Amino acid sequence: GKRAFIAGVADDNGYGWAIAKSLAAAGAEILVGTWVPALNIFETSLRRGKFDESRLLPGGSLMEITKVYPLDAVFDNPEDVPEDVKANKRYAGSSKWTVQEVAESVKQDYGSIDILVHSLANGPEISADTGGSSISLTYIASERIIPGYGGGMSSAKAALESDTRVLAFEAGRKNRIRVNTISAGPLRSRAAKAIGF
Ligand code: ZID
Repeated sequence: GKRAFIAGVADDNGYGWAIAKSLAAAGAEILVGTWVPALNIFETSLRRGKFDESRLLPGGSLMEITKVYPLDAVFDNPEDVPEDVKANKRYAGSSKWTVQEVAESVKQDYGSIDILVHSLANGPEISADTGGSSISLTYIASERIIPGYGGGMSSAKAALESDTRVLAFEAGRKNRIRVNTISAGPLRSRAAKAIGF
C-alpha cells in the first residue's frame, strides 16, 4: 500500500481530515502533521474517541492514523525558531517539529512516503525528497478578485500556483514527483470560519 503524509490535520472538519479518510479508504497508511499548539487537544480527542464517528470509512472500519507528528511549517529548521517560541509552553512540550526535522523523523520512522498533502491554512509549503506525488489546496481568488479573501491569502494562493508549476517542472524532471494543486470548493472548516465564511 501507499504511505501518505498529510500536513494540516488538527480536527475532523477540514480538508486534511477528508483527504486522509479518502486515502485511508483507498488502503493508504496515514501519517499526519499537526500544528504544535493544537497537538494536545487533537491527540486527546483522538484517544478519547471524539472523532470515532468521523473516522468511519465506507467499508465499516475506522481510519487509523499511524502517527501524529507535531509540526510548525513556519519554521524550516531549529535555527529559524526564535527564543520566545522555543520557550513557549505549548512548544516546549514537543520536539523536532520544524519542517526539516519532521521530514527527517518520517524518513527515520518509515524510510519514505508516496504521497504528500499540503493542507495548511497559513504555512509555507513543505517538501519531501522521495518519489511520489504532492498535492496542495488552492482557491480561485489567486486569479480573480474575491471580496473578503484578504490578509494576503489571494497572493499566497497565486504564489502557491506558481510554485506548483515550477516544482512540477523541477521535481517532475529530476525525481518523477507529480506536483499538483486543486481547488476543491468551499468547505466550512475552522480556517474558513475564521475568515467569516
Ligand atoms: P483547516 O483549518 O481545517 O486546516 C488548516 C490546518 O493548518 C489546521 O489544522 C491548522 O492547525 C494548520 N496550520 C496552520 N498553521 C500551521 C503551521 N504553521 N504549521 C502547521 N500546521 C498549521 O482549514 P482548511 O481545510 O480549509 O484548509 C486546508 C487548505 O485548503 C488550506 O490551504 C486552504 O487555504 C485550502 N482551501 C480551503 C477552502 C475552504 O473552503 N475551506 C477553499 C480553498 C482552499 C475554498 O474553496 N472562501 C470560499 C471558498 C474557499 C475558501 C474561502
